[in-house]
Amino acid sequence: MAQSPKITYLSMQWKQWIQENLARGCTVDSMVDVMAAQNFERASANRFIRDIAAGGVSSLPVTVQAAPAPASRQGAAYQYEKPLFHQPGNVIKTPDRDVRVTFRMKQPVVAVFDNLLSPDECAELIRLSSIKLKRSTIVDPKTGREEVIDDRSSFGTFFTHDESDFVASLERRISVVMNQPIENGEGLQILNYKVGGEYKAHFDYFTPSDSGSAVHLANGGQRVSTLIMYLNDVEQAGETIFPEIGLTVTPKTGSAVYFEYCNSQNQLDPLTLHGGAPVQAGEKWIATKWMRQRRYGG
Ligand code: PD2
Ligand code: ZN
Repeated sequence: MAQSPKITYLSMQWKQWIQENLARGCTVDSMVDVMAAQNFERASANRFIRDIAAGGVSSLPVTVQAAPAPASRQGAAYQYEKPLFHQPGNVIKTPDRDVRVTFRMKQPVVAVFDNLLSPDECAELIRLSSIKLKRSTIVDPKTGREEVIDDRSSFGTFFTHDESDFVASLERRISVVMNQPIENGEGLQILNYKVGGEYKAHFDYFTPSDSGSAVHLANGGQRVSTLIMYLNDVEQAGETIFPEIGLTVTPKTGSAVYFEYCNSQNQLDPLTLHGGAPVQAGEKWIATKWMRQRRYGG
């Protein structure tokens, strides 16, 4: 298989990861190892880390120790409060469907749901999206602009809340499951990955120290939670992976994975690092809902 190109771009999530690990006293070498394993060119990774260490976090120790703490574990500072998703029991009753809870975890807050969407609803979302797919983007941490990058090799589109009665009914259901008002949600995003398509490990929240985040935080505040809904059974791979906690969620038509990462003090949970593994056979369709702290208007 052709090797994917080395990463030369520092996403906001990686910038935050570097800052957090510098703050924990991790060595540059241990961090370069982790970044190289995630397809960074070693020299670039080294330079990114040293630049960040010399800049915003210059007062923090950058030590070269014999036995560094593993750079992959962070999270000590995040305070777990009462989760946004705290509905008890095995079933969540929504206005039009009973959604089953098949997995729950407290730190980080993660849940997996079954029967969230019917097979017909999944097929309809795929049909409606197919005609308007565009190459997916990420938010450039410096400019705040949407940019196409290799880390996110999928195609996507959005639906507004009230685009149709069909979408509006899904919005009501999702709002009950996520326990947040519809108006706090960004438009439903549909993504399609072909063979080899992936979404490298990232955080869904905006890193406040990134200059490009301000424009996004001004509209609705921080993202607080994510619901990734699987619209098809992927033939091979394409799982959603949480590398910090060793969790792998396999796509299954109508099921979903939920996680939350922003508490009332605006702290952000780094254990929610997650990515979409490359699809090895078939294709993968998902719908993602991101909730904000307040009403989101655009
Ligand atoms: O496709 C996925 O599994 C995936 C992985 C990570 C989707 C997202 N993040 C996302 O939409 O934020
Ligand atoms: Zn994500």
